Amino acid sequence: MAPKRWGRWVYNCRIVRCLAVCHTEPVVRLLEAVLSPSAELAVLVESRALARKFESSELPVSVDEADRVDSYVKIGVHPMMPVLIEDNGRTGLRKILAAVRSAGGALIYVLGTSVADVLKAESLRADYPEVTTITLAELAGSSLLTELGRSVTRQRVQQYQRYMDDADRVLILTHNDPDPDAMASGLALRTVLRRTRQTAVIGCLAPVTRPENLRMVKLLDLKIETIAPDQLKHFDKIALVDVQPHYFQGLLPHVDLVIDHHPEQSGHNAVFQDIRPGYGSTATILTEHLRAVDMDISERTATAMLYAIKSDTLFFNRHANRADIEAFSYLYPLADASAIRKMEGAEITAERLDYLIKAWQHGRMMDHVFCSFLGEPPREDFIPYVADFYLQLEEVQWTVISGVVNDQFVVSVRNLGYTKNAGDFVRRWFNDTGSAGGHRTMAKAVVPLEAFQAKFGTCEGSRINQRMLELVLEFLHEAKEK
Ligand SMILES: [Mn+2]
Repeated sequence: MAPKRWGRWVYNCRIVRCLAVCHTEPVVRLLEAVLSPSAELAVLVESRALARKFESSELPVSVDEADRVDSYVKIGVHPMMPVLIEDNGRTGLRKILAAVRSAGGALIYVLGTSVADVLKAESLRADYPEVTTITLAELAGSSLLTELGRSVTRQRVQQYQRYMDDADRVLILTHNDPDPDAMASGLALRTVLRRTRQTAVIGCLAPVTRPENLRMVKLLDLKIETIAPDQLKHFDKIALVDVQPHYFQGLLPHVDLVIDHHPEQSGHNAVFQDIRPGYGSTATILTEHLRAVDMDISERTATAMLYAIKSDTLFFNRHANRADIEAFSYLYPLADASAIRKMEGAEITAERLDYLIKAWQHGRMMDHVFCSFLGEPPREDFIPYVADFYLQLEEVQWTVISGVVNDQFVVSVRNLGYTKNAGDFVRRWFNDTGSAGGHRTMAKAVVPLEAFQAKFGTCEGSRINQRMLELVLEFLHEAKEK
């Protein structure tokens, strides 16, 4: 199934002429369907009866002996013309190969239909090293699997579309301080549900604060409403994107749909869910949903989704899989690249530079771990920003950046991914006193300052940082001993 909008994205390839030597009708039909109109296909068959089947089509089918040089000379085979030979296991393949080669053919493909054919063709390699073998399974395999996967997704999506259809007002709820993935997934889900701003509100309990995310809101004219907990009951259906029910600690009256890529947390009773922890972004999952039900994606939504995949995977530097790359290449021609450039430019601000300098002046580096305490920054986002930044430094394999925001001790942890798990580190030390979680390469913990002091007996900045460094080194040392 070729998506219609790939038109803008088709490579400007030259039309090649190629020849197929075939023995059965389905193989001719398959090659015709696959190759035209990108390639100009001619077919050589040995049986008149087979040729007659194509009398009414425009496909040039000639009848001749496949093992004679003359047959190929007549057609004008030359070294740059691909020649595909169907191996039906009966006719003398070697003789055919020899004839094609003598006529000047050099780009020769043997198309096998069974495993036995492949083995035989492989054994030809000694005499015919220029021959490439392909099987029908290889030709059809990956697209067939993609198609099957898509129909499973289609079933799922159609089910939740029907379920959400009769609601007057839908809330698409994200985590606090929504990031690009949360907002883009909100837009995408609204498209899947065929709803507007009025009938599906994208909301959160605490609004966007990070400068680059605010810039995204402004550039794409997004409307993300801040919802008070007592408003939740006014929505007929609630869908969560990029977050799971446990995050809201019992605040939600009901959850109808969850779409997320974070590690699955059990113990909720959402009606529908699609949680895929292996995916780099929730926008990737929603790209598959949109494709499965063949929805048009507006430029604004595609731009938001593409930016979401880029930013959640740090442009494929972190936790990305094939599906993310596939979604990226699908969305790319639909999105506005210049808008994305503007959003990315918003990362560096003067106030962030202040905290980078502060982190460097007060930080400690030991055993490839950079550890710094930022004091009391005005917003939480300075902490992960500094953590991401210093991971770029040569020598640095882990960053552990902490600070105090609204009487909460907040720590962001990053690593390069090939040592121990960052999520395990924060859970190891902070699960008992606050919230702690994350992936292998990035994690976060938030602990009431009092609880932190009670547990670690310290409150002064340089002592806090010293303590954090001890905790991470102890953790990494444990890992080595195992
Ligand atoms: Mn995400």
